[in-house]
Amino acid sequence: RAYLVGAQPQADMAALNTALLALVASLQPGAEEVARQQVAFEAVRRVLSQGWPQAQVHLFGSTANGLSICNNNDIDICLELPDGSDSLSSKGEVVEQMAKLVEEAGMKDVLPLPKARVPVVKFVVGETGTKVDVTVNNILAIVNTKLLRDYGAIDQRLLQLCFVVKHWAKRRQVNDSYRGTLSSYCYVLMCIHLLQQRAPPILPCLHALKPSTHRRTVGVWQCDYHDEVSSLEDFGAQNTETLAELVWAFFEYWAWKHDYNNSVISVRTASFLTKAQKEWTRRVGNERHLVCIEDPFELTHDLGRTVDRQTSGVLHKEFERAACILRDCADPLEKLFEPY
Ligand code: 3AT
Ligand code: MG
Repeated sequence: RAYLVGAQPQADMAALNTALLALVASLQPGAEEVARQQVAFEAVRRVLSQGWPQAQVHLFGSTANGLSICNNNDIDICLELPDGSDSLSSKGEVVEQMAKLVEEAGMKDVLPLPKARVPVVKFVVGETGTKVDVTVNNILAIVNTKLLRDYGAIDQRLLQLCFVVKHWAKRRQVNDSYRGTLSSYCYVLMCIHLLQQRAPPILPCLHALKPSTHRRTVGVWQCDYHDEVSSLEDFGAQNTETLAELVWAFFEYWAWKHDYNNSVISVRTASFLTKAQKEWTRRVGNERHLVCIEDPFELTHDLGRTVDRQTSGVLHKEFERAACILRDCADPLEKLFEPY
C-alpha cells in the first residue's frame, strides 16, 4: 500500500471545501429540534427527580457535546446518585426502579436492560417522540463528553470534521459498535487524534497541559486534564489546512497509513502507542484488538475491541473506498456519502 501514500486528490480543493462547509451547515440541528430535545430532557429530569430527589440528572453524548447531527431523535441521560451505588447489580436494581417510575409517568415503549454491560432503561418521551437511554452513575461518560466538548471549543475544524465523518459513517453503516463497527465516540477520538498530529498541530494534548484544572477520580481512574480552553482558541492558528484537506487526510490515514498490526491511537498522549505497550497483542475472549483506540480515561478500554475479523475488513474497505473517491473523482461528494 505504500505506493498509494503521496497521492493527491483530483478535486478542486477550494470548491470541495465550500461544498463540505455547506454540508456541515445543513447537518446542524435547527432551533426547533434543539428545543424539542430540551423539552424531552426536562420531562425526564422531572420524573427522575421525584424518584431520587438527591440525585443529579445529566445530559451527555452528542446532544451535550455539540456533535449531534440533525434528525437525531436519541438523547443520552445519566442519573448520578449521591452515594455512588457502583456495583453492577445495584445499578441493575436502579434501572428496574426507573423503568417502573417512567412507565407510571406515561413514557412509552419502556425497556429496562438491567443486565447489560452498562445497565440502561430505554423509552420514548411521547410528547416529543424522543428516544431516551438512561444509565446510572455513568460518570466516565459524563467526563468524556466534557473532554470532547472542550476539544471542540478550541478549533472549529474539529466539529466540522466530526460532522463529516459521523455523517459518512452513518450513511455507510459503519457506526454501530453492537454490530462490530465503531461508535460515534470512537470516530470523534480518531478526529481529535488526527488534528493533534498535524504539523503544526491544530489541537493540543489537554491531558499533558499543566495545570490540570479539571480533576476527578472515577473508580480507579484519575480523570485529570487542562480544561481552561478559552485561552487556547488560537492554538491551531499556525495551521491553515481547510476542512477539505483534513477530510482527505482522515481517510488517507485510515485507508493507507495506519499500522493496523502494531499501532494504538492515544488522544491522552497525543501520540501512537504500541499494542505491546498496552498488552493488546492477542485476543482475550471477545476482545480482538484489531483496530486499537485507547479510551482517554479508562486506560484498559480499547474502543476498537468490538471490531472482529469480518468487520475490520469492512471498515478498512470503507476507508479505502472513501480515500479512492476523494483521490479519483473531480466531484466526489455525492459518491462519498452514497447510502450503503
Ligand atoms: P450519536 O450522535 O448518538 O451517534 P454520541 O456521541 O451520542 O453520538 P453514543 O450515543 O453512541 O454517541 O454514546 C453516548 C455517549 O456515551 C458518548 C460517550 O460519552 C459515551 N460512550 C459511548 N460509547 C462509549 C465507550 N465505548 N466507552 C466510553 N464511553 C462511551
Ligand atoms: Mg447519542
